Amino acid sequence: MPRTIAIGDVHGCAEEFEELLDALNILEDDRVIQVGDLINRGPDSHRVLELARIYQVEAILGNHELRLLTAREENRPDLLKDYDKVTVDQLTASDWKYLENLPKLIHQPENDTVFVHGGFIPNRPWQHQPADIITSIQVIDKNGRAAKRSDAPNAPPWADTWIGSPFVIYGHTPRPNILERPGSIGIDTGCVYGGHLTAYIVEEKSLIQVRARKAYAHSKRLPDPV
Ligand SMILES: [Mn+2]
Repeated sequence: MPRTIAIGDVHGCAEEFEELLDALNILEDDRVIQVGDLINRGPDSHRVLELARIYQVEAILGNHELRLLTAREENRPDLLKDYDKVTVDQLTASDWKYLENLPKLIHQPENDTVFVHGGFIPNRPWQHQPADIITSIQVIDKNGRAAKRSDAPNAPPWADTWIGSPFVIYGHTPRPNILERPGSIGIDTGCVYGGHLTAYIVEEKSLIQVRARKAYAHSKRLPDPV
């Protein structure tokens, strides 16, 4: 049976990405969906995009890709962070073309599943939530608004109050382990911070993980891995 394979945030970790793609033994009918943030922070964003093309990975828009694309389209270099500039210097015309074609989400009706980078505001229709929200939401603050975890450290993840359907597969919020809820699964296990790169096989509800070679960046929100 063909598989649907979701892959978490890669953030330029090309060696780990290639190891995971090899370990998956991808067959022609399999569908590989990366949940956004292929680029930035890690060592080789260009190689990651090249691997995505070689392995025919369908990716969706992450907040990092959205910022680079916005800065380019609106000619706003002031939007770029230092690590964005490192990435911009690496990107080829093919890389930009790949980024420009990323969808905001992927809906797979046959599995009643949606793939999105950050998540959704619960109790509202998911179909038309804006790109800047669905690529960046982490928690719901005390006023019921989408927020970053760093701005509302004690606020619950949006996934705690998302009951589905659809079932949502997302990345963006790095954690030492996946976060499973009845209506969702978060699969960003912080590879770039020295954690793991995670693949989730939808039909089997199984995981394949690759351990980071090292911590390429530091997170205040994650314990340093052993
Ligand atoms: Mn992100």
